Amino acid sequence: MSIFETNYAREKARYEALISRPNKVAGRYNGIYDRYLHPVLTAAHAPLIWRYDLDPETNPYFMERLGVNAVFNAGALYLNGKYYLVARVEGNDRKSFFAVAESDSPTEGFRFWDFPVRLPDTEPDETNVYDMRLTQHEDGWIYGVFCSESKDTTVNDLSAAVAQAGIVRTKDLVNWERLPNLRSKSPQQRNVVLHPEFVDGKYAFYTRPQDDFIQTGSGGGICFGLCEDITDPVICTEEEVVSPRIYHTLTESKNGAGAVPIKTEKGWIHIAHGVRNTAAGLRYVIYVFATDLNDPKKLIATPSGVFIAPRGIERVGDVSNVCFTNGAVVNEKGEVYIYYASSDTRLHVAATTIDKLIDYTFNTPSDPLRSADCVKQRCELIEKNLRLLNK
Ligand code: M1P
Repeated sequence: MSIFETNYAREKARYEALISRPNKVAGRYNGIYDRYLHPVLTAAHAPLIWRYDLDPETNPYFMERLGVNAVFNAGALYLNGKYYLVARVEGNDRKSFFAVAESDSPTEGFRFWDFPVRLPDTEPDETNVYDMRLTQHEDGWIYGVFCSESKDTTVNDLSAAVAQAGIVRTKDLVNWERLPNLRSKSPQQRNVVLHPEFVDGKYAFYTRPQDDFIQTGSGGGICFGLCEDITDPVICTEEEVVSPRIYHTLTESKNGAGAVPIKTEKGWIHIAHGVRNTAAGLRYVIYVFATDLNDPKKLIATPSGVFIAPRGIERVGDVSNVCFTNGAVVNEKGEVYIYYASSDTRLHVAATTIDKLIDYTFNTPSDPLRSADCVKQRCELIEKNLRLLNK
């Protein structure tokens, strides 16, 4: 066999083994959710036809021509019995794009479609796109809201950038109609999520105003605003803070919406991310809060602390110490699958149920915000348990 044939056959076999590898529950028990052992998507899940020239004449060594660096932050959808992920795929050239991966199972077997999403190229200054949230809206469309990044030409700084919310819509995840980028009073926006229902007859967005590309500055956290016309998207109301940034909590530095909120009988459950600064750099973790069913900007439950934080190998990657989610699905059995990425490198899944998520959200005590009060809170639990054990 030629070098080409040997290498191609081996890589094809490795690829198929990876896609068909069964997954299983692993990790530390917490009763809230189960983490799965293997990531559901990685750079190695990128099809060979995306990366290699399969012509032995022009690629005799079977060399990667257009490598893929990472596959992470994915929007998620459960549709007609299938699980779809619209992942952020980052090429070796540092540019991200979107691609659909599909599986019959929520925890394994995700295979990318042949072609990435061919996003209509309507924003001439746009350099990079990432982190799509998929909203099945009651108007009948599936919307994708993502970060549209351009170079900031107003300052003399090569790395200065501007983040805005791009919007597309589709019925089949194949054909995408691009709408104008969302306009709001904030100079920058990232982590914008479209609410799945109309609110007061208008489209409703969770926003994350920020003064700067990296720093949120005066941005107070996850906000909420309404928009009259999705085809000319402007936030026409004041962006009101829903989940604030708070000193000495998970959200001290940044607070951003994550997955599209999940509707439950007790309220909208939001799986979001908070960021704090440390000597080792920014640390991103996933946390949960709930808002009122009839007034989705009204905070009604704030379970204390981290929901998912990076563990083990998850801590290490291109941007280490990051857990980030922009997609979760619920199936007809009430199972919930949360797709979370670790360290801007790979995508994992954690499984729970609607009942457990409601219990966690509404029965986990809130953060008392001071060590002394946290000790009191824990002592109350210990006293209760000792009473029960000594009965
Ligand atoms: O690198 C960590 C994350 O940084 C950004 O999130 P945020 O806007 O909250 O800082 C995003 O670029 C995200 O994609 C990335 O995972």
